[in-house]
Amino acid sequence: MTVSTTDPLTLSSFDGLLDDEERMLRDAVTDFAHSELAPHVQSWFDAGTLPAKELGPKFGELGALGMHLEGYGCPGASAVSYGLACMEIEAVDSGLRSFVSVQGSLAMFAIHHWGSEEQKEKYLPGMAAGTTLGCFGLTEPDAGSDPASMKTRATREGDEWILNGTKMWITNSPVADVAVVWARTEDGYAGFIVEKGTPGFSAPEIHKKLSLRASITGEIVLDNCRVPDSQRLPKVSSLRGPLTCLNEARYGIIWGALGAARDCITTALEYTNTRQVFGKSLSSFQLSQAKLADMSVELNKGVLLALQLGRLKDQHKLEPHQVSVGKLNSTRTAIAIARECRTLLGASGITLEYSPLRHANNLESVLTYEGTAEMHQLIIGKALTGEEAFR
Ligand code: TGC
Ligand code: FAD
Repeated sequence: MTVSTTDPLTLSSFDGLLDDEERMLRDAVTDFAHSELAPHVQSWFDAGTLPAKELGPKFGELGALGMHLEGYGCPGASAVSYGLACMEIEAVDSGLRSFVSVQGSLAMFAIHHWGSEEQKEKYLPGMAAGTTLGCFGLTEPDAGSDPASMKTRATREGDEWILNGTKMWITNSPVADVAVVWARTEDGYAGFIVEKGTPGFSAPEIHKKLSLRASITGEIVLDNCRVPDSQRLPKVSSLRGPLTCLNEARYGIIWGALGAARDCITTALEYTNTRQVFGKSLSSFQLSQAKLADMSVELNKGVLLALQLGRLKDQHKLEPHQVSVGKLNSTRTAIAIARECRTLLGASGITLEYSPLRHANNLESVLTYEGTAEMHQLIIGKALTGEEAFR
């Protein structure tokens, strides 16, 4: 029997590994992505912007913000459900998954995990609803892969802290109502919730990006910015604070990047089925089929790994180095698939009309942020050998 499909995940009967609730939630996100995101993504990418303030409440209503967090207006979904949502959102565009990751896995998670009861009650319900936007400032112009070398300083003066420094490449900083900012202190590192409008805080936008164009990126400039001690996240005073948050966002990327890859393969299948070359369909040539088969095998392997990691996370057994295994695999696999799919589309593949090159360009950022591929190799290398090779 010959069966043709444009969903490469049927090769591993992936859907059969999910339960009814996971499938239902995934399908709701797919519907939302098709109706609210996909029709606009080309124009957002083309214009190099995103209507973040309008999208926030829509994502909030969907339950996508802080989806896997409990209480304070958060949906409390499973890690696998959250992963599936990331996959469907990033199948439209990595910039949109970034929006969800930064809000839920970074800014909200930081407050949820390391914040006081008062901070959680004050900020999380609005953030879950998407009416309060957050960002997460760790990276600096001279401290990306090595956040321990950050220069941003927090100096205590009575009941206040004075913040000085610059954060760079911060998703959503120009539109955020609250920024979770990490700084060095006399005793280690600390996280602060800084509200927009606080004197000494500004967040200029970074323009002319060639990647993640449907996402707003900026700096955070702290110039003698004073915040009360009640804005400090009280439960952590080491780099463990921000790095714990990164595990959450990296986990979402494991699934998300594969969503982008799946969309590329689907697009390539549809295109090669109809494109005629040398008198027959492009999909009928052995070289096309070899590419489509190899890419689909890699995608299925990646998704099965993502599911295993998700099941471990739901059992509270997922280790940070295992998150690195998934992040490294998904991002490398996805970018290779996106580039290969582009070749199958020929010249049409270089336009915005088709998704593979847009995804490939986005995946350059996804490969770099949340720990570069090299950082994840080093984290896995340390887990295997017991030897640290970062420095
Ligand atoms: P190291 O000495 O190993 O650790 C310092 C403290 O942190 C703890 N720790 C972790 N805790 C939880 N999860 C992890 N993954 C952790 N890794 C380390 C560690 O136990 C220790 O705790 P304590 O209490 O004893 O102090 O730190 P190191 O300076 O040697 O750095 C290790 C390294 C290189 C792996 C780390 O710095 C790293 O991961 N670098 C990459 C930086 C990065 O990923 N930045 C991402 C910025 S955010 C972003 O990109 C958002 S993109 C937007 C979007 O997602 O869409
Ligand atoms: P560098 O650390 O300078 O690395 C440059 C190269 O050197 C890389 O290939 C790296 O792998 C390699 N390298 C570094 N150290 C080693 C080593 N020890 N051994 C071998 N190779 C090494 N950050 C935030 O805090 N919040 C955000 O919201 C955020 N959003 C982002 C959005 C976008 C679109 C992008 C592109 C980035 C974002 N980032 C954000 C920043 C991101 O996390 C950093 O870019 C990333 O951590 C890498 O840091 P870097 O760019 O300074 O590169």
